[in-house]
Amino acid sequence: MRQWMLRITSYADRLLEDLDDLDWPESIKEMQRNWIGRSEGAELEFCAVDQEGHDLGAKLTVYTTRPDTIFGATYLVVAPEHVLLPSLTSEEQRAHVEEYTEVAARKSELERTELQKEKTGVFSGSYAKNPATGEIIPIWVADYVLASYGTGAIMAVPAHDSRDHEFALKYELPIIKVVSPPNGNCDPEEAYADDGIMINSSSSSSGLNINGMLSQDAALEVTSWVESNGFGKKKVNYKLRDWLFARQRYWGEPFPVIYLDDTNEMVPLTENQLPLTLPELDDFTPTGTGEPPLTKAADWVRTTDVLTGKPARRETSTMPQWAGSCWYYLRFMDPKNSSTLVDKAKESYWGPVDIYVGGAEHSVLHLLYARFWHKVLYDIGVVSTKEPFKCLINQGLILGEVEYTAYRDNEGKWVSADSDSSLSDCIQEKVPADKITKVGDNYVLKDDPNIRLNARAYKMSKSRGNVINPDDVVSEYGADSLRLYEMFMGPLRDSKTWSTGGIEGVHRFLGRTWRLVVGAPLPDGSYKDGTMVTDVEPTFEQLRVLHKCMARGFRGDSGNKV
Ligand code: ANZ
Repeated sequence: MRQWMLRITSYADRLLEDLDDLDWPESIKEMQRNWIGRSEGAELEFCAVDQEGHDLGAKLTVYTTRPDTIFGATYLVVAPEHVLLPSLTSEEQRAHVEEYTEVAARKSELERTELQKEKTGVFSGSYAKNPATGEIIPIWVADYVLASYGTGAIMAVPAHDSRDHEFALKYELPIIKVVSPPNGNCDPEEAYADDGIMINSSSSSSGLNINGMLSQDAALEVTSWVESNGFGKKKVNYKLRDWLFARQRYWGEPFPVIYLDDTNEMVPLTENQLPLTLPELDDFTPTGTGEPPLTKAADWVRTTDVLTGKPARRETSTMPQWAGSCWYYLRFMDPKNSSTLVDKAKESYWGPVDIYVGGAEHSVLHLLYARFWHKVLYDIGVVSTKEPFKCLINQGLILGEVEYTAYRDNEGKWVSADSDSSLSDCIQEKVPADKITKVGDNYVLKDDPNIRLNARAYKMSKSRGNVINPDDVVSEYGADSLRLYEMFMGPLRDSKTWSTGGIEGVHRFLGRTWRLVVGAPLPDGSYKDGTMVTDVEPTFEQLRVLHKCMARGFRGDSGNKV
């Protein structure tokens, strides 16, 4: 299937570097760093040879973050999907290898890595020459090496990598220590994965000697040695993958491109043909053929290229839901503009978003995708800032009303929550708040202050039945009471418990403020001085007063435009 990919990997370094200047929670920045997963290392070439060391003409390139450990590389491993595997497989081993790769193909990446209890693999029947030692080492296939990362092949250093260590023990492959811990202590049963001082790392056949060097210096030394000998180079890898950006469903922005019938050439729509909107469809269920539902809109799909008049067809995949969330904030700055994405002057006045409030569930996808689009828009001159969201705040969770639990023994007598007897044998009973009073830090029964209760607020959920619907609150107390109560609840980032009692207090406070400023209503419902409550648009003068009041409220703040 032809798919659209967005090349977010080209922005990996900038997405990483620019995190430093953002006023975002450190935990979210760290999640983005891990997601991007920059790793610095080297690609090294190993020549495939037969058992006697005769060159087979094939070169296997591995990716390693530890070129310093090259003298400890006692075997190579390729991923089951590696393109060279069939040609590296010997006739004796072919049946084994094919059976193994078939089983591996049915496993997910997670099953092959995190979930897999025991490493498995099969010898390919071929060997490679370790360029540093000149030794002939076997090439294995194992599914703990992923085809999608690095080069899909590794040099295994069992003394210093725990995965390789486990594998080497299982299949009795040699383990050679080449890094000695700086303090000399290490667990002989485990791989020593940290840096240290190089040992067992010299060879007269290759002329390389890194003994006594610190790991990091040795890594540089080995990298420049392979570079100058033409069998390797420095390499940066990322965990981040390019972004699969097409969906085979109806709801989504259509791609503004067409394909010419005669050459299949893809042509973007001209700007005056934008925006391209979805055709009306009565039936947007899947086609059953794997083709997107938009193929059903035959009249929409058939089109002509306006520049050449040639017959053409539209793209029928649509964009994923992330597309819109990558730039909607720009439209808030200029929502009625029908000629450009956002007016430059408005964007440079309002942008970037001063405070973005959202949950931590958006830490990597939305917040990384939107940063990526923003950088692309910055590069083509649409926006004036490198980053879309200056400050990010993860709001605290609003928990349900506190619930009070009391305990009874099997005779029905109350048991205090701090009693020595085991509460797990007791029957729990939810007690309404009006039957409870607070003594010191504890909640007790009004009728029997010796009986303590447990008080706890739970996350709102349908199953617990403690969800507060803001619409109900607004219809009972009014939107002003709800808003003001939320403002009084406490710091934005903290978790807080909902209390309907609290909103009643705020409601009374607002009523009192109204009576103080406007006065109580007269018997006919009107107010003295001709004050009237009406539901009409404010006048310009009234808006001025309102905005001055708000500006006063924010002055002395951090200068954020809210
Ligand atoms: C030799 C070595 C010696 C390694 C040592 C580690 C420790 P990150 O940091 O995640 O980039 N590796 C490379 N490609 C792989 C693949 N496709 N599937 C599974 N593992 C792969 O990790 C890079 C390290 O992970 C590489 O460095 C390689 O093992 C392994 F003491 O090479 B190393």
